[in-house]
Amino acid sequence: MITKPETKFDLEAIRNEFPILNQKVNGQDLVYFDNAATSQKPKKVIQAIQDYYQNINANIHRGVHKLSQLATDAYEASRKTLQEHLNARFAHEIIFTTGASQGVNLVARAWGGKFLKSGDIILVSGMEHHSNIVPWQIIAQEKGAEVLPIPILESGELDLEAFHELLKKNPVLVAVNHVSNALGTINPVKEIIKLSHEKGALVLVDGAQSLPHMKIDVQDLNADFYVVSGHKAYGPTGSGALYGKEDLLKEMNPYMGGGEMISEVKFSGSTWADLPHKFEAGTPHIEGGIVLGKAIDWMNEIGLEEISRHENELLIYAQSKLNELEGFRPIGQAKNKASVLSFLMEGVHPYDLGMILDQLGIAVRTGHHCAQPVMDSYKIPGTIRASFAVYNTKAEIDRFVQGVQQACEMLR
Ligand code: 7TS
Repeated sequence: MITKPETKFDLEAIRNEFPILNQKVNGQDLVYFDNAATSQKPKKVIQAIQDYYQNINANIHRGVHKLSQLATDAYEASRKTLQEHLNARFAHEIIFTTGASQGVNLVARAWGGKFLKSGDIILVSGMEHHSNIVPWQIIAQEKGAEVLPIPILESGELDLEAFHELLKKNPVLVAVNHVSNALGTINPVKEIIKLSHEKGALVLVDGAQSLPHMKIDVQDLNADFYVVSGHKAYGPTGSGALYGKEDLLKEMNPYMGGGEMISEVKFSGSTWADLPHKFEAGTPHIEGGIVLGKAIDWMNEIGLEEISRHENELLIYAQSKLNELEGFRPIGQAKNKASVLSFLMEGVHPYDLGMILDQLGIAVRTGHHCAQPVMDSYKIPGTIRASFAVYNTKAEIDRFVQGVQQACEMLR
């Protein structure tokens, strides 16, 4: 019998892949806990960016020359990597984007622009990043459609009873994140999709925060659209992808006009290229697209189960340590959570705490995290957010908790 070789989770080896972590910030060893904003990049990714510009840089899909072919092959190979990683049926269901924001805007404009009608209802979860709210508001305003929020509970979970009620209004589309950037909640998207489909609504899932933390299977979820961001998953900034079901993408309008997205251009009227090119006008972020595939390979070499097991350990450890501090108030305590820890310390402004942590070399984010409706639900202006990645350690959490305590003593 052939058994799969045991891969050992080697945290030290993983950390060694991230040169940026070996630096001092304000005279202290850097602790980087702002991974939900963007993750750091492993050497494999940094090297792949250099390799691209050093060896194969050329424009894609147009040149007959060798470099153009090499660049095109690498770009298309990365699309295939994304297809396999997300388990899409076809590679042409993967559209390269600049990130999650562009993915949502593309669907809002190209699907909504064609199909939304006056009076239509779009349901948007109350824990969305602004990127999955505002594009819907813009297109809804244009079309006379309405955007309604799905409320959230004090626990930081979606109010599924309220969702059932809202579904009775027969929405045409439901927009929900897989993982909340502000609360860390992992939403039951498979169930949400099933219920929405029963009512005839399409579902767009924002996977900006899920790609780095969990295995995603768009066919199993039966998502109609799924957007991801490369830079939160160890890839380059300005890289990302939209998955869409073939039949939906085929019937949508183009998003941007320009080179590469056409079949034929005449002043009497132009026709569009086949998928995926219909949605990829102009010279794309070639290196970003190629290297996003390398980042995914890198995650898969470690294994997403191992990544999420380690991050979950960090989350539980951090929570229990912070719990020992006076005045600690966690924001968002869903049963199913990814490695995002949002909290407040009584009597201390999040911004002041963030500034002091920075002086101690510890990077966190403070504020509303581009999720103002979440903050409104809790009637707070913002939180302190520590978000963990695969390279973070319990020793870093100890320093962080000590820093929070020190800062509170100074500020109270
Ligand atoms: N959706 C979610 C859930 C996000 O967390 C973010 C970015 C986006 C969409 C937008 O992604 P982009 O790649 O287009 O920028 N979130 C954050 C954050 O939490 N802190 O900084 C950016």
